[in-house]
Amino acid sequence: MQGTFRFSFGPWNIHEGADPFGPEVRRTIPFAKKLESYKKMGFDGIQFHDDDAVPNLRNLSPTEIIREASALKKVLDDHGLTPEFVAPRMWFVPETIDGGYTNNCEKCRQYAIERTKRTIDIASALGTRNIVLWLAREGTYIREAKDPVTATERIGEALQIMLDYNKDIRIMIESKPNEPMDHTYIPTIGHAIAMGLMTNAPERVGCLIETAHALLANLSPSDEMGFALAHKKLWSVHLNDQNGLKFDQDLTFGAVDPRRALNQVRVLDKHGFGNNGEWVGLDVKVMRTQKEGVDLKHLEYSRKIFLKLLEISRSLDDAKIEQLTAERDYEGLNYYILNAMLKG
Ligand code: XLS
Ligand code: MG
Repeated sequence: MQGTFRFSFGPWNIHEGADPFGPEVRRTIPFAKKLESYKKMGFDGIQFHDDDAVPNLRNLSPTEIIREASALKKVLDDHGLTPEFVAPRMWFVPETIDGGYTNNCEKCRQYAIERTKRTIDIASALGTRNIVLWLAREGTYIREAKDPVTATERIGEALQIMLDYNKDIRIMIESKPNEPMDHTYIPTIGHAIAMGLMTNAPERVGCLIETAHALLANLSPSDEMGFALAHKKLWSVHLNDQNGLKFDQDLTFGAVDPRRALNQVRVLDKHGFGNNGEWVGLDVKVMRTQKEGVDLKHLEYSRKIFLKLLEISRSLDDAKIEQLTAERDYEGLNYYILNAMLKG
């Protein structure tokens, strides 16, 4: 059953190019200007961190936060943009230096819970029930600093508090094995799906798969997607690419391995991804070398590459694939796919 594909990205994908080794190389594009670029490039959905939606949330009351988010909702409506999810940015502030939900300091854990409740309030005001949890600092630099059983239980308890706080939301855990931590708890999709079993509402706990995060775990992104689809838990994706086991590169989709990208497109399409409203999300960074004026191309090209690969996938002769598979002529199958791609 073919998929239905709508595209989204977060405003952090349009950025000034600073990296750990050098400053910004491009001027900041104001949020209002970023919003104007979405539809022009074929994107109908927008992703948020909580402080993308309400920048000064730290200094606002819960009521003021909801008011600001409600005002943003009107702006999104004017641009014809649908909010896909809201994610708590649980890695920037002093309270989360040692993590959020697994922090060794109880006050900091409470901060993480309260901040997540505000994220949920923002999501409700924007009109999305999707909460993404990238558990950035839920880990430890030395194993003795946190007990892995306690840490896992604390994440489970945090999920339960979220699900109790708002009966409508659903949580999409975005697993990642490392960075900024050298080992992060809940490193793969299997771990993410299992976390739902620690709550009394596992039907409201699913996952978001990022290509690069699967690759950093040395796993096949399309197989991770297949696993989550089989469990009916793949509720979003962050497509990008990654050139080996190193820092998270968030490269343009297909930039390193177009065959691997084809496999992701194919598994999504063959299993009807998007038919229940799921979005094809991107999480891509533009190269620091891009000059102003060509610093949105990574988004435009990632979407175009997805659509080109979708065309190739749908042009493949399934009967031929079945025949080569039945004959166990996998070299023939390999050549057939590669030839279709090289012609593509
Ligand atoms: C970072 C994550 C982040 C989340 C959103 O590696 O991919 O971008 O997707 O907070
Ligand atoms: Mg991501």
